[in-house]
Amino acid sequence: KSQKPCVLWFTGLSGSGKSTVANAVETLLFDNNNHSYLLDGDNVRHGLNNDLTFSDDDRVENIRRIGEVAKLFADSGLIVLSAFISPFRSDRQQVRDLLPSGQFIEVFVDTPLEICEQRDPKGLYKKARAGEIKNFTGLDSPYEYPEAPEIHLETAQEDIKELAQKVVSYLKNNGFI
Ligand code: GGZ
Repeated sequence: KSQKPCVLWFTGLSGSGKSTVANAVETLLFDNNNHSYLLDGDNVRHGLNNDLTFSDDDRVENIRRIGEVAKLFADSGLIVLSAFISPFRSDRQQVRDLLPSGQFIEVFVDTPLEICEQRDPKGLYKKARAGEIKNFTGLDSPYEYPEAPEIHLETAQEDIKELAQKVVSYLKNNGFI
């Protein structure tokens, strides 16, 4: 089945739903006979990047390496999904510039901090508020929201299935699948 490689770059706060939406998109792509690969905390932060912390410098390096890996996978013809906070605009721009023109698709998983904190699926916001985790994104570490993302998803407004469908529609409308 023919497809054009690209990198769906999900960005958003901890608990915003990046991984959940990315997983739902993967399922839809699989059902459509497309070949994709999902990079996320589970397979990158725990492996290739297990030497990195959450300091600003290490986040920059985290995203730089993930960008390089995404490029390799895209070179091999895959639709790559990447789900990291990637809080800095300049880092996301660097990945965009690394890839062939048009391949980088920024997907802003736009969930207000208050909602992420209410969801708190791993109890991390609670720990951060208690001072047990330092440099937590949205609290004492910055998140620079995308100013012109290719795809804007509001998880408080639509359910996961609709959001995933929106991403797949973008790929269809732009000739990637
Ligand atoms: C933000 C942190 C932190 C700090 C641990 N700040 O909700 P999660 O658990 O599963 O997603 C968060 C993940 C963020 O890793 P990324 O590689 O995506 O971050 S970045 O792109 O900024 O490098 C959270 C957990 O790791 N986590 N400490 N201080 N999130």
